[in-house]
Amino acid sequence: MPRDPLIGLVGKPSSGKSTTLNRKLSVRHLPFKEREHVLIRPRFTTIDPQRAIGYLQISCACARYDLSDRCKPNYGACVKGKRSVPIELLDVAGLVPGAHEGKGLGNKFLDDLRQADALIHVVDVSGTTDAEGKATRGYDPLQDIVWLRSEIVRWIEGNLVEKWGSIKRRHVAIKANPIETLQNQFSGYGSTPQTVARALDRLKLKEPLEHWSPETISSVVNSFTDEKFPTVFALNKIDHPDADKNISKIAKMQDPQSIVLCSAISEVFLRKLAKQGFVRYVEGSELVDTREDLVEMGEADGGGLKELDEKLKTRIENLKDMVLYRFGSTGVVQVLSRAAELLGLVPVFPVRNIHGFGAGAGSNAVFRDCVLVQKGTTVRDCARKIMGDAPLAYVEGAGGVRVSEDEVVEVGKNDVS
Ligand SMILES: Nc1nc2c(ncn2[C@@H]2O[C@H](COP(=O)(O)OP(=O)(O)OP(=O)(O)O)[C@@H](O)[C@H]2O)c(=O)[nH]1
Ligand SMILES: [Mg+2]
Repeated sequence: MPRDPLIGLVGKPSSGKSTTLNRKLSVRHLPFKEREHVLIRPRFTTIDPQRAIGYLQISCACARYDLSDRCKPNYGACVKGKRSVPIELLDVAGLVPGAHEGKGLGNKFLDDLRQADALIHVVDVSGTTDAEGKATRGYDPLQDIVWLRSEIVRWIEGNLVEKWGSIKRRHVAIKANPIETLQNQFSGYGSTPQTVARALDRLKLKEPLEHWSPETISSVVNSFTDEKFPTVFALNKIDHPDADKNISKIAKMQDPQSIVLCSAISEVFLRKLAKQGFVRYVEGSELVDTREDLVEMGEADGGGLKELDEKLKTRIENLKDMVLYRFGSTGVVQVLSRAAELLGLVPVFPVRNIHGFGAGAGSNAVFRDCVLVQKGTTVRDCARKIMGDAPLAYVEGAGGVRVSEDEVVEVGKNDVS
């Protein structure tokens, strides 16, 4: 049965992982209804303080059927067809250079890592913290991108090379294929035979495994790391004046698709102000309105917002200038969307009744549930995930058409059933 996707946040100390996660969203702080959602699933035997729920913004199926006013998600929210779907995040703390040799919380970090399907590397792009997270000025954050990746590669490569002699002998003796042999070694990192197959496909190796050189082994490990840990770089602290030059440097070295600029602290600040009734803020956007703004726009009561003092006013103005107007948003919502894109997550909408999309039992609400599955998941696997071991008679998609269980789910094709 497919597991729920899990995204790990990695990065050196003080890069802003916890701020990005907005720790207030950890299980302990969730409203009771949501807490239950997390806790009833059996693998949560204890509450893990490192786990948090993030909300992924997607286009909801309700928009396609013009049913937005009746869309009532059980979890998350849906505003005019824009839906926030809960997704699990893992705060992987304690990574420092040398972790693969057990420095810092090395082994603990690496153990956490295996559970993740994709990584968000939170980089302090202001250069005001060194490789260990201590305060400094002018540190080059490109170094963090390089060493963090190298820690992961060296950890996996070290474990493999140590046993290579006996791995090779067994491989030859039982006439195994390379996928089987490597999967045996990589299953501990949460790998599947498909992950290994994709990693090998990319390399198009000609020599049999028993003749691989150390360089070949190294490229296999690198390719495997790319497949197992697709990574988004969240270049954080863009509100800091030193960030600009570092951003351009990193942008030249990395695939632009893998980079998102963000200011986690600005997002936390805006959400707090919105909650306290000082501003109206649309998460993930550049739209922040104060009482004054709304009065100006013709809302006589200023949207019921509170008055701001001069200090808060100045802070909001600065934030708009330094972050929102320059970069279009705080970037935090986009970080998660990009990670979901990398993973190819497909939102699936299970409904009781395919003709009205309802939940059954006299309810008027539609599309109450939405689950995120990884690309390549079949209709059968989806059904198992949603219904457990309950016998499956058949699956119907939109329009009441029967859907083959072997079909792979895709957005807009068979994602409502
Ligand atoms: N200027 C600025 N500071 C930030 C931003 N995000 C986080 N910080 C600050 O950076 C410091 C570290 O942030 P944390 O979120 O605790 O960092 P962390 O990565 O969780 O650190 P560890 O838990 O030690 O690994 C705090 O003082 C934050 O206020 C940001 O976007 N801009
Ligand atoms: Mg932290």
